[in-house]
Amino acid sequence: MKTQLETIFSQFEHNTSFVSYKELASGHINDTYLIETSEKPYFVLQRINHGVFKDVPGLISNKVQVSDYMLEKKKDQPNVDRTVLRFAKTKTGASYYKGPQENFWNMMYFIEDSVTHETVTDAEIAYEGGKLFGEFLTLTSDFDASTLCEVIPKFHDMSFRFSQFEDALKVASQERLTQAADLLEKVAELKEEMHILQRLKENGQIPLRVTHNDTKISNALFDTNNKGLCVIDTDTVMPGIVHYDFGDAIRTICNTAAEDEQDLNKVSFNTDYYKAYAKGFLEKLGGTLTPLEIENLPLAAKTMIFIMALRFLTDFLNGDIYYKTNYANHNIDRSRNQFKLLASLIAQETEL
Ligand code: GN1
Ligand code: MG
Repeated sequence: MKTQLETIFSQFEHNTSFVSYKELASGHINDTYLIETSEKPYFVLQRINHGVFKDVPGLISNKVQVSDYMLEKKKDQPNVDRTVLRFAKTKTGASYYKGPQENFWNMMYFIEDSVTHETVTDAEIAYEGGKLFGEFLTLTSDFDASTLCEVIPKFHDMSFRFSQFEDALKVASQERLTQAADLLEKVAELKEEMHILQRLKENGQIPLRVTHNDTKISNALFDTNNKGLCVIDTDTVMPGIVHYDFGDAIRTICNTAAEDEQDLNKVSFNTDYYKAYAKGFLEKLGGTLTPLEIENLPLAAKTMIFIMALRFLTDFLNGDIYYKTNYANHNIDRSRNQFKLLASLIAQETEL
């Protein structure tokens, strides 16, 4: 791996040399490496999964455009290099390098002295996360979305996710269907309600805007004092509704355990973190949201937890072909975890 990464690193423009690498393994789709160099800055080199993302040049163009747009808006602020992702160019001036086996690589400047959280243990972090993702949406609110490609069409479209689920039911082994029987019942129970946001979007009652679409809390960098620093992993930036970003962040911030924790006694929904996140988010964005958008934020939390539960379950039924897994039941464990989180939310729904 070292020589391969070294060769790819040498395709990009930089004034330093490769010393060593570390895999950053928290994502479920791409392969990501920290490149340690003889002279700083360090870099983050990433192979984009072209099985999942059908138009990788389009994806890279999206994220570079959005970063450039935010850099321009924040150019007079101190620290701008630490608060917006910056992409390196190849020696031929491109934003990605296409290596052997159709592999696409892109590279970012590493942001020093930053931390990420897989789970949140403090309302202050939830609040900071809310401000950070809220600010991201404010900065991109006047970006011309027609220049963005839809990296994964219908990414958060509930009907599309249901049709994938129904296809998976047809090909699943009897063993996996039996294992998942209790979850299949839960899917059926929630089906109606889980389409409400989509209908509001389709009727034009909720406006489209540029959204991040993968706002799990591990996609937020914090400084060493846990102040929000920078939104990362902008692979799925494309038009969406505010509820996608609010709900997916809540899904991970309010879970008292990691999304794949197997001990479900540890999984519950923390309403204090919900309130702290919503406060930060609305401080940055509140003035621009319609009453209908605000009214539906609690439903966004439910819907995004559900859609992830459904997608993990679908991948389990398909025999684990989409998400990276570390062991045989990883996907169904993730799905059970999300259903437990959803049940805990529902039990406290009036609090939200
Ligand atoms: C995937 O690879 P990663 O961690 O950035 C997935 C998200 C899910 C997430 C669940 C392109 O994101 O939609 O919310 O796993 N990304 C894609 O942890 O499917
Ligand atoms: Mg992602």
